[in-house]
Amino acid sequence: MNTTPQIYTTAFAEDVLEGLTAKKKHLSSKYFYDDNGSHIFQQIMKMPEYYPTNCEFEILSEQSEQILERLEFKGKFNIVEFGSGDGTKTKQLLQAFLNKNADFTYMPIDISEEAILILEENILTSLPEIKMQSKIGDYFEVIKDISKENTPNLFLFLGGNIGNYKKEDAFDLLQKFASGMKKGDKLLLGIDLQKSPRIIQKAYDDPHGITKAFNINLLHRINRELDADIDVSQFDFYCHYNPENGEVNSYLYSLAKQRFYSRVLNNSFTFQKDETIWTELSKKYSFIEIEELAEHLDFKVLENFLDSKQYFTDSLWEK
Ligand code: AVI
Repeated sequence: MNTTPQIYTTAFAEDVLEGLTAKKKHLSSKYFYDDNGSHIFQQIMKMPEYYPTNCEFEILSEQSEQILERLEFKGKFNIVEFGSGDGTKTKQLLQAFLNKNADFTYMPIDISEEAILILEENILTSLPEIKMQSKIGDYFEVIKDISKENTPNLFLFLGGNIGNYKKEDAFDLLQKFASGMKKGDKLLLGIDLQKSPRIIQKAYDDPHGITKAFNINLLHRINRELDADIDVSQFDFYCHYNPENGEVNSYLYSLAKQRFYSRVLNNSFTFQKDETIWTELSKKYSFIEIEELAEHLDFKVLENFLDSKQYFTDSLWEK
């Protein structure tokens, strides 16, 4: 028996080993977004069933002026964004703020230099007059620096990404954001709301199979990056919305009793027929839960900016 401790070089390798040897198997949805996964996510956002993107686009296209007024910033301020994606939605807000001659500097933060370069190209092509200071690095390191300045800040965390965090993780993440905020700073948080269970179920269990491909891509990623031999045709996708707690939980499950081997992990993994791998939480919030979360974090909810169907909110909080 080889007793030499294995040192896996990536967090992905470590997390896959931990997740697939756990009693209840799990993989984190944060690993969905390799190049292929990011491309599939773009397709998800274009599906008519996946309403959050259009709802938030509508809010930012139509209500950014009201958002600006509600900030009540006098003079210069910064707009600090976490996880901007390609900036399509944020551009609506930035454009409206520029139209109103607001004096701000846009500071998107991303760990990936490539993501920042794509974003800069996208933003600067449409809004050449914008003051933009991109920050490449860890969110919390960057926030620490920003919080040392006296300029007021509007933090953006859009897209409903908070829904992908478990309750305690969402709390921890927002607390870290809060630790970099001064009194009077604002946070605009995109949150998907509880609504008809059928509408939510269809957005995730889509008839085109795109969300299935998004999940199955995780198995392709394991094959590619961890030199594994998973027969991906022997897995299917299942998701379920529970209207009692607002949670969509997503799973891959094995269609047969099977085993695969990863050379990088030097490990075999066995699956019973119908055994599940939990892959994602997409939590939908009620207004009461939003109020409670803000209150626990010592924020005040200034206003919920809603789309016309009232499916999604960009919730404006003050520190
Ligand atoms: C990125 N995030 C907010 C998406 C969501 O709605 O939870 C990811 C997603 N998963 C399946 N469809 C979209």
